[in-house]
Amino acid sequence: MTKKEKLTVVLFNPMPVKHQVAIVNKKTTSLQVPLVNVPLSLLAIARMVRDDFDVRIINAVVDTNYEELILDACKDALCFAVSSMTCYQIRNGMNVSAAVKERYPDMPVIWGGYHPSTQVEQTLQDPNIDIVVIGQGELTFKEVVGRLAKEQSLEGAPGVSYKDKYSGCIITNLPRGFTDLNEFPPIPYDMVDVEAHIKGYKFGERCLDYYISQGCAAGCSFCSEPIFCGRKWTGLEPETVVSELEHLAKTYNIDTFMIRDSDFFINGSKVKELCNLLIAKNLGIRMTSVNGRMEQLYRMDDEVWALARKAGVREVFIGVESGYQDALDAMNKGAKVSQSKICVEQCIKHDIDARASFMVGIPGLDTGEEIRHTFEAIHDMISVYGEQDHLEHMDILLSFFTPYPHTPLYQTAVECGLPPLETLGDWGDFDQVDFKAPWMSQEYYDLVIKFRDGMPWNSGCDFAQWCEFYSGIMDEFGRV
Ligand code: B12
Ligand code: SF4
Repeated sequence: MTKKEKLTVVLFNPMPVKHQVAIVNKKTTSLQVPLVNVPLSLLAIARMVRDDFDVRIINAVVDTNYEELILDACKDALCFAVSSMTCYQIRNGMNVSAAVKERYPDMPVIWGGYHPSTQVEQTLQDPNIDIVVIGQGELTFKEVVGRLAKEQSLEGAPGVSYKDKYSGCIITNLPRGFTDLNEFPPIPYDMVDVEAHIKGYKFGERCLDYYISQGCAAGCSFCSEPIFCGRKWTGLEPETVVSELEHLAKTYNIDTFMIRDSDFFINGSKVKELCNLLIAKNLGIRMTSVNGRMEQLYRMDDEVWALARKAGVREVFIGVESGYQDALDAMNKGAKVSQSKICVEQCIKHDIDARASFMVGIPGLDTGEEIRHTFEAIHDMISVYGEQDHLEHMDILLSFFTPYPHTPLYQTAVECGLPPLETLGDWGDFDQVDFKAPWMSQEYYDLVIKFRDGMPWNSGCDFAQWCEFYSGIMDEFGRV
């Protein structure tokens, strides 16, 4: 069949935030959070249907006239599909789905990704959404699109929830488990304008998003991942990763890969195998933002750290989360506050930069104690680097606890005064950026923002200035 004869499938990645704000790391000049990201979610499902359908991918982050492009692409299309996390993507996706339905009332609208997967019924209660693909999307999406093309019902298709055409009732089929990533074709980067998605980041000018695994074995009680993946994990074989990285590096002249896994270091022997293969290949590439759980990195052998560095790992992303043990316990982190010190020592020893995330505002705790301990932990970490004049080798993302659907801490948050979020629109309009919980006083909230703005990579200050600032803010904290 020629491209023209194929039915069209339109895929959309909405805007994650309402207004893009570029926050520059003043110690390294790269962005704290890159604004442009490869729509890996859409590419992952597109690879399963590209042979049989004419797939159009529209990414709101790079296609500024996305609504016009979508309405145009949807003319005579088989279906319109949206990916969404729990953030502004919901509102943006809802608005565009409504516009599509208005113009093409019979067009099936499919949603997938973390939000719809963890909040299925509410998503389908939206009048403009017909089908939700729950969890890993590859096989389910292929089946849904195949059935739509043959005008077959979705009855019994695993991993699908849908509105019955006649009764309007929501029908949820049995779940579909995680399939081994090695069974899928490679991520088809050629389906997007790769050049538009390459970014500068810390160690290189040409950084591209890539992922090696899907899922996470941990069960943190604030996070959507355990609900999404059921604590399952699947990863590509090391040989596959090396050949894909080589291909991407050569084809697109990539010097750095931003690794988008949730649980990269889960399997020590696979990590070693991958590192040894990368070292043997000597591709000259770097890997950044490599996600490591604190309790894993704390236990990781020196040998693996050294191999990782030699293989090109230049930065690890550590979910330290808190300096307050009660908070780590409430988060079900399975980690100890003291472990972060060892992780940092290992990073320094092996010349791997540390990017640590912290959050405050966990419901049901003494918020003052939580903030104080967390400020102290952050100061300790800054001091280790500051005393060696190495502030550019670390950074910290400090955020506020944000509730996610069906997580245990969402329930605690509601018990602590969070008004329940009862519709898809409620989640779409809920401000995820710097969420101010009802149990967090305005004074504490303002102080956290001030502390964050004063951190060296946000303010540009040197270590001596930081120490002075820190002492002042702790005095202020004592007066609240
Ligand atoms: C890259 C990334 C981003 C990028 C943007 C990605 C994008 N889509 O544009 C950026 C940096 C902008 C981002 C932002 C945020 N992110 Co983010 N992000 C990720 C990360 C690291 C990788 C996502 C990815 O590409 N994975 C690879 C693809 C292949 O997997 P996938 O997205 O799950 O897609 C599969 C399925 O979900 C499904 N699927 C997905 N979409 C669709 C669509 C259809 C139609 C179908 C059928 C199937 C389907 O099929 C795919 C293949 O199996 C994940 C963690 C992770 N490892 O996944 C977190 C993650 C998705 N982010 C998360 C969060 C919370 C956020 C923020 C909301 C955090 C915040 N409060 O600031 C922000 C958004 C607001 C903001 N401040 O920007 C959470 C999601 C939780 C949730 N309930 O939504 C995750 C899981 C991290 C975590 N463990 O907490 N993020
Ligand atoms: S380790 Fe990270 S991805 Fe895994 S459950 Fe905890 S916060 Fe989520």
